[in-house]
Amino acid sequence: MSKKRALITGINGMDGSHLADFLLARGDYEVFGLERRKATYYSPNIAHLAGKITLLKGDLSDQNSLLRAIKECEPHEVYNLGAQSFVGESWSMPEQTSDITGLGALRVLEAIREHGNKDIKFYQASSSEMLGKKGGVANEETTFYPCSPYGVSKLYAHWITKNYRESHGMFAVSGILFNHESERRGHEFVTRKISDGVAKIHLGLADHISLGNLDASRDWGYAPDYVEGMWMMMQQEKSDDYVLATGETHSIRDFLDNAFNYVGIQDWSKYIKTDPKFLRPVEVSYLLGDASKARNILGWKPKTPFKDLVNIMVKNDIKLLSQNK
Ligand code: NAP
Ligand code: F7E
Repeated sequence: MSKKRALITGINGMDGSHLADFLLARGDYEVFGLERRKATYYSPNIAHLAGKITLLKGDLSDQNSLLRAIKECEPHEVYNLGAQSFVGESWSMPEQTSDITGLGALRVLEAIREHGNKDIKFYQASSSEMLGKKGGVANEETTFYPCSPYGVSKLYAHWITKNYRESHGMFAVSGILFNHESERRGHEFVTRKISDGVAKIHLGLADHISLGNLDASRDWGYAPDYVEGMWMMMQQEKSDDYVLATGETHSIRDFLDNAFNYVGIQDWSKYIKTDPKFLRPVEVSYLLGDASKARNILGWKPKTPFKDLVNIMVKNDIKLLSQNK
């Protein structure tokens, strides 16, 4: 039987690499990844996939490069995971964030439409940051209130995805994913900053971690569980919107407790410095998701508890740093 072809934008990001692993492990997919040009050749998250996936050059700001990638790959499924995904940076680069994170989704949709194959399925990586200030438990029906240029850009991408579903009859899914992390997380995000910092303190390579607001709470899951949910959304008869979340929320302090406890430190206060440069102009203080729809329709549920997620990340950073020491 011939394999399905999946095209993933953001292949060398955290989710892109986990999704590629997941699809290849299934055995019935050929995986293509869209990668933009960069000065350094090495992409650590996909180094283990060399020879197993096909990389195509393209940029979410360049319409023709996306059309060429679609033509070359002739995909059955397109996962648009590429974005300027760091909320903090979106205030210093609001225009670039809107262009890549917002209009990038439109360009991928347009490339699919222009190519003319109506059977191509599209996944948009939407975000709980679209909910922003709402507070409380949120599901697919909750009113959006984004409060960063990133959140506003994601909301545009979410609505244009729904609009292409309704105006052009495209199979276009929007996965509203709450925070998910892994050992491949970028180092500027708070969870990786903490796991890396705790590993350094444990190995005697650092004496503190500088952070911003320790009181914010997030619904944190494990990225490999979430990429399975993305795939499940794409296997449905009809495209729709789905929330993926654990249904638990934890503060940055809880994350610190668990991470330091892993290396045997109970009182971590002397290792944390707060630095105003990590505070945001507007903070999303609390996020908690209700993934009942995904559980009931897709049969999806998260498999990795919060404590295991923290331990996986700290353990991995201790291993990485010990190798490089
Ligand atoms: P990530 O690790 O930051 O990956 C983002 C990817 O986008 C990278 O591969 C990056 O490539 C690529 N990219 C950036 N600008 C591009 C451009 N102009 N053209 C082509 N590719 C570009 O993000 P992630 O955590 O895996 O998240 C995946 C997606 O889900 C993102 O859209 C994110 O906004 C969204 N999301 C994430 C979460 C979460 O908690 N992780 C939750 C909800 C939604 P470079 O390596 O070249 O920069
Ligand atoms: O911040 C606080 C910060 O940058 C989490 C992205 O994947 O998830 C992610 O966005 C919280 C915030 O992730 C530091 O103020 C404190 O309250 O790890 P983060 P995020 O902003 O939640 C959503 C769902 C996405 O869609 C995004 O793409 O942690 N915080 N001190 C800090 N955050 C950072 N980065 N650095 C600090 O020093």
